[in-house]
Amino acid sequence: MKIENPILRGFHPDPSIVRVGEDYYIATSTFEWWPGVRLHHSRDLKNWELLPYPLTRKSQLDLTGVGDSQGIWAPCLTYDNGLFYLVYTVVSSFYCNMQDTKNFLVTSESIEGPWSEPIALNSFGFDPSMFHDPNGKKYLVSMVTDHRVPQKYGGRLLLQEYDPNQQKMVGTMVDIYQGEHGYLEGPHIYKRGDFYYLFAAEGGTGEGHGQSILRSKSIWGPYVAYKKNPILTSRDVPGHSIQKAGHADLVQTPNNEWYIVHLCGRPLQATNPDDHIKLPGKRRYTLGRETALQKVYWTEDGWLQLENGSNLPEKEIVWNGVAEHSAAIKNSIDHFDTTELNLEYQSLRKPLTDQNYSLMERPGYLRLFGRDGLSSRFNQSLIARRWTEFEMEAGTKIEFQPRHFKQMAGLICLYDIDNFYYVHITFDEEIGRCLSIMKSENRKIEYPVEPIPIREAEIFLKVKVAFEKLQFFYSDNGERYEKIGPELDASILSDEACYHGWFTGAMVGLCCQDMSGSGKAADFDWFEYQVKNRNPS
Ligand code: 6LW
Repeated sequence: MKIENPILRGFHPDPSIVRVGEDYYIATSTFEWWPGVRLHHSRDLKNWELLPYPLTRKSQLDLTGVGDSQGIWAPCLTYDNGLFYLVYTVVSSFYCNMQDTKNFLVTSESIEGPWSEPIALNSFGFDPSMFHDPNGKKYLVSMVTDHRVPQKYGGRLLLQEYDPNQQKMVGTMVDIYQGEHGYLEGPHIYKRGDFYYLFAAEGGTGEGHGQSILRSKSIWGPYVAYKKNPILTSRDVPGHSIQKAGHADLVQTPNNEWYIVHLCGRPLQATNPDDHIKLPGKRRYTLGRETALQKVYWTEDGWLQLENGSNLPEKEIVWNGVAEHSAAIKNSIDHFDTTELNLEYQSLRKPLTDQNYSLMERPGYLRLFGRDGLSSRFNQSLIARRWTEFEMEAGTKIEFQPRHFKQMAGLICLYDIDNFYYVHITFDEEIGRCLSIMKSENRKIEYPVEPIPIREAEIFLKVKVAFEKLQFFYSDNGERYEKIGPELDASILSDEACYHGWFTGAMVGLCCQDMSGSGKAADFDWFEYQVKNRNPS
């Protein structure tokens, strides 16, 4: 059976994997998107199904006000003695001098929850990982940020024991790695034979990313690095279709094979301009950072290597198991005839309440009540799902009767609150009800088309994306679609292009704003997402 990479497509970074019996689970970061932490399940490592999110209660997580690409970073999912352990960071200040990176633990007997209230662990840095030592002890390893100027350490990894009875960190904190020769992140510890192995990402999360392995006979170190590090990287082969390889986690199958899941990205040809203030000239990745799988083996001298003998990730791997079901292209049309929103959707920073939406008021429709504007970090009525391929379409049928220019509703492609394309219905004093497109590129706002008057109550909106190209369409009958506005540059919705955050990925969704405060509602009959071409890596 062949497994094509990435296995989790579109915005799914920082994967952590665990096996319980025959079942595999992966946790990935969700940043400012609500609910917190994506979980996927598989029995064959190829077909992955989205599970209910673990952080769904406001008492567990409140991201109101957090910046773009902050919020949940790098979850680590483990299992011990009948209990799932999920540790993660909630980032509330970053891209500044002093970072606030609070590490928490939630537990559950079932992967589907209910998950506990969070236990605060520490706040030294991000990327916490829980290790359950076969000797019965539990440890937390995480990286440490340093706000001092100049920094004294390029990066440290800190280890401390966790006491599950007292539900707190106990004992001495030890720097088990001091980053004089590099910066390590995303650490995990495993025990095999006489050694404790330390897994860690190096070189940052961009195209310089890589994965290192170190080992020590004591959990407290000193850890010795493998001379063939990095064991995984694409940094020397820019033409390879799987870039940014790093931030890996290890899993053993019941028949003693070993795999890693890791972060990766598929580049567009489009690059940032040379005068880009953050990453001049860098390639753009609209699909964000994704999750891939590689087969690995233990060498005779007890180190880990990719099965292909190199450190370059494979686009496709062969698994000796049987596929559970065929990997279908995940196209979907949602008629909003359920009582709860589909799991694929996420909202920004907080759960949507009945102040934001209803699936009941008009059965078969999603009613979104206009709340904050698109720049708000507080109360947006917006749901969105990930772009998973370079070639895709999304559309909706909408009814909306705005009476004021401050009332808007429509279809949005967005990276974050500063970067989006928004085709929407609004009201203009001279034209009346009309269609418009709003573009925000790093907060520079433009309207790439003159408002188009509309008469029909129901309007069909569509977006087609093909690599760098993004085109909106509209129709008044759902059959004949007309282009609206020029061909737009999809590549601005990418990690590299966005100034203030660069860890998520492009999303497409529905939203409604009413900045007059009257909560004007829009009704959406359906939302469709279609992959047009599943591009081989
Ligand atoms: C993640 C860390 C990283 O926590 O990016 O650059 C952070 N490295 O490992 C967000 O994905």
